[in-house]
Amino acid sequence: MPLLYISLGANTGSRAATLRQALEALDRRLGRRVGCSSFYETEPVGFVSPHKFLNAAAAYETELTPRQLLRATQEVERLLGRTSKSRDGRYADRPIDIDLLMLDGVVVSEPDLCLPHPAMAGRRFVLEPLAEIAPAALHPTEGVTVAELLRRLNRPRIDRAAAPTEELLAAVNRLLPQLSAKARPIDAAALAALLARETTHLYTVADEQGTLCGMATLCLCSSPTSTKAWLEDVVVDASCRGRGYARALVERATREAARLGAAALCLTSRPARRAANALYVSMGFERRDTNVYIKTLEN
Ligand code: PH2
Ligand code: MG
Ligand code: MG
Repeated sequence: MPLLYISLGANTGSRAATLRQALEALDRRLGRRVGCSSFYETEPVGFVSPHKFLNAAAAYETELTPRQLLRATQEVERLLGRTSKSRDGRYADRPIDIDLLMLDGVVVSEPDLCLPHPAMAGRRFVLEPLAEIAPAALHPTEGVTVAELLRRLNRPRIDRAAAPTEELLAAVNRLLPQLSAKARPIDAAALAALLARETTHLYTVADEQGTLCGMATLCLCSSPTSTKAWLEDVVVDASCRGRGYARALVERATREAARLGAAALCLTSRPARRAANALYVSMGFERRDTNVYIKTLEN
């Protein structure tokens, strides 16, 4: 029997009661309900409203066609007080929204009816409840499981900085003091010159709101014996530690160093930085039995 996944959302009225009524009404129309997630309270995404959502996902065995399913879910939406549809992606508060997510491997693309749901892969409020009931369900066009889609969404965003934007400059100067009390602020011209170097890659990590909150710098250096890469200035804002951001930065730098032909990736870290040292060891960095010498130069 074909398996249907749906998403439910409500952000006005008695949200939990409405979701329960919607599920009962759907039970009478769609087929046998074989799964239902808990209710997740979520911030409105894509529009501004003081009213939070309750979101859920459910699974049905159904023999209805996609068109019949759409008609049935829209009927239940109307039954529970939904009066208007969103237009051109402009969303509004609603007592109930029921979206068809996936129907086995069915792919439909019509103006008013799409399967799988075109936005589901990027929506945490859809994937979290769905992953609770169907982590192994395969997304027909992405070709990966729901659990993998959620992992991708949760993965920190690492970018190589390309331009000395105000945002980047501000972030770098927020982070530098956390790296070293002696670090001086960098100005826009110096940052631009740094980014222009082919052998220097500055990577940033953004938090869930998109704020830059960590960085690492990869420097390539070649000699007659080898090309090595050095990882410098790895730092994550104190308010964002413990989220795997530093690991993601180092992973990205490691991948790029390998891609650029470096034979090894080197770094130094003070022993007092216990968490950082443990991270590097866990990522396969080996502590070298060698002396690091530094001669400070007057500049
Ligand atoms: N539905 C939308 C737009 N934004 N945000 C949350 N948190 N939950 C939703 O169900 C939702 C949304 C469009 O249908
Ligand atoms: Mg929707
Ligand atoms: Mg809808």
